[in-house]
Amino acid sequence: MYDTIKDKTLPQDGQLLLKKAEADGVETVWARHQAQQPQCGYCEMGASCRICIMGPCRVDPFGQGPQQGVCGADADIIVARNLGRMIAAGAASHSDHGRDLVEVLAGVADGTALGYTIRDEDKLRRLAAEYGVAVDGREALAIAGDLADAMQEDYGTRKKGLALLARAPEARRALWQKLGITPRGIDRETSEMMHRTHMGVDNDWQSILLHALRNALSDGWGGSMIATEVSDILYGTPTPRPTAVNAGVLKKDQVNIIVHGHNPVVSEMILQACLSDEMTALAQAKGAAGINLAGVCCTGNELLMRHGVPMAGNHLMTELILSTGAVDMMIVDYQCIMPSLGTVASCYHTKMVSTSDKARFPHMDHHEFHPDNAAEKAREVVREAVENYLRRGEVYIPVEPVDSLGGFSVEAVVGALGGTPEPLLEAIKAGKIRGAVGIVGCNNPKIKQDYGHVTLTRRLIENDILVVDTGCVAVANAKAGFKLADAIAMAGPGLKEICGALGVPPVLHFGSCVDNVRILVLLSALADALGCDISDLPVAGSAPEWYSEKAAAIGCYFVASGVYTVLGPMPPVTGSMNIVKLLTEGLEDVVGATFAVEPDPEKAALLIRRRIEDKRRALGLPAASV
Ligand code: SF4
Ligand code: MSK
Repeated sequence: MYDTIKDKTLPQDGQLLLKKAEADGVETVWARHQAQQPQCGYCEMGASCRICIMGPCRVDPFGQGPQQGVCGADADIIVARNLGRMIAAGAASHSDHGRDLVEVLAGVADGTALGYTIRDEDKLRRLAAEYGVAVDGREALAIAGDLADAMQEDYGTRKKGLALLARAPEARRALWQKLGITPRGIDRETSEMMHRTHMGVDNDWQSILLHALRNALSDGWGGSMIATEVSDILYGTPTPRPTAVNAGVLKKDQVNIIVHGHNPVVSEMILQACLSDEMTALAQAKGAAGINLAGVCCTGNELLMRHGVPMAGNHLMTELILSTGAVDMMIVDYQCIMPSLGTVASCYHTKMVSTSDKARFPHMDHHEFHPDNAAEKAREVVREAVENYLRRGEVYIPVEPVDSLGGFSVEAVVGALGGTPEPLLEAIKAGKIRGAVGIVGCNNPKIKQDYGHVTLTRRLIENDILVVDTGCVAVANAKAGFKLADAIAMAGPGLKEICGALGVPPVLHFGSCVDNVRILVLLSALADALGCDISDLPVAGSAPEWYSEKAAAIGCYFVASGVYTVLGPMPPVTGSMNIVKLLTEGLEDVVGATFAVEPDPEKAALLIRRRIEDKRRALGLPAASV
């Protein structure tokens, strides 16, 4: 499977630190992936079922074994149920993250979320108006309380549709209504998916999959959108700011603290504690030059977007970064945190701290953060990190950091364009920019780390396609230098001209995984300005190295919103050719977009370029043959 380290990871820091970790006897994700070979073929095809205990069952798509589970479910039903549950888990994860933020907003309003505040009052007022909350002549805290209540209703109360669906183009909303997939409540759609996929409920695979689209939409236009918007209200709407990326952001002479996970509720407080005079003085008293806070995964992206906090790496760097021996503490919240991390850390001096009541891990100390104690808890754990600096042994930081630029919210992009999306549209119409692509998602040891992201991005920008990225892709692309001022040289002539005029790189860091909704908002603005639906735009999405259930939900809400989406790894659906055909062909007639699966990023780039040129042609814009 892997012959050399270069088969496992592309970036230089990944290769050097993996070599170090292996020399130190650390078992990594790649070793465990190797040990799992061969992985279960039935599960890979989605053709196994353990929904009830008459099973577990499996069906054989090649006709050699049983064609039905004990209950009589065939391959179509089993694959659809499995996929539906995968999307439900992803939607639940993002949306529960959003709920935690709404609770902080409510706590700010009633004075119990000590240390948190409203940083973007304009956005608070705009959002409140979208929710029908009175804003005129009212204090921010009163509005915040009512907005938090209204958002809670989007989660659970019986409604016809979620409030933020109004942001989607009218044609798209009408289509969802016609298909019966308008999401009514965030928790409701997830709960209904679990119900439908219980034994003996929904046994029409198409009906299950239609509900899967509704469930995914409840994430994209509901839970994730709330997460992003409330984060902006509480911590500030991102604006472009310089930062740095890779393992080289760790500092030999400073206390290094890494935050890992997704929700900024904890990491924002850790940042405040790290910046305090009290903690800096304490670090200096212990012989360190200061405290260096850096991130991995999406909680890192959240801090990078709003404060320029550097990023030490993405998903597959989370074990490797510990092997530097330079991390005095890693503080985790939830999602994408490998349960192995505590064991890896025990090979070094690193202290591991978990913070969420819903996410505990082996070999980690648990310091539970809540909105009313977060400021105090943050000081407590940062103090421990500083104390731990004294236990540090030999340190190996083998690379220099790469400079980068982050912080492109929709507001920042429109601001850079002079307050209207019109210049971007004009550039697209003129063909200087052929189209735009959102590249999102994770790393997966089935694909050489970052190879899919970086290769696809390079091919798109050199063909005049603007790239926006989020999550782990955003880190890979920053490490590859795509967000430096001179990255413009890597772009095709038209994109080079536009980016040069605007002073932005050809790849824009749009944030964390929940921030994929910023892409939906931007696409809606472009569609509205052109008077068309999202599915008419020369745009696409891609997740070249995805692994998580959340990414499955994101892919589904992209497609259900009209965005053609190319996946790298194959989802577990090949047990049913009916479902493969629906996802890759049939959905075009249903929602105006499909999935494609192409693990080779060179070929994926061609698929995307063809799609963009087809869409240009259909809009009557100059198109090229690819
Ligand atoms: Fe088997 Fe049906 Fe139970 Fe699934 S739900 S485990 S296919 S009996
Ligand atoms: S962190 S969901 S590995 S992008 Fe959002 Fe990265 Fe994927 Fe987690």
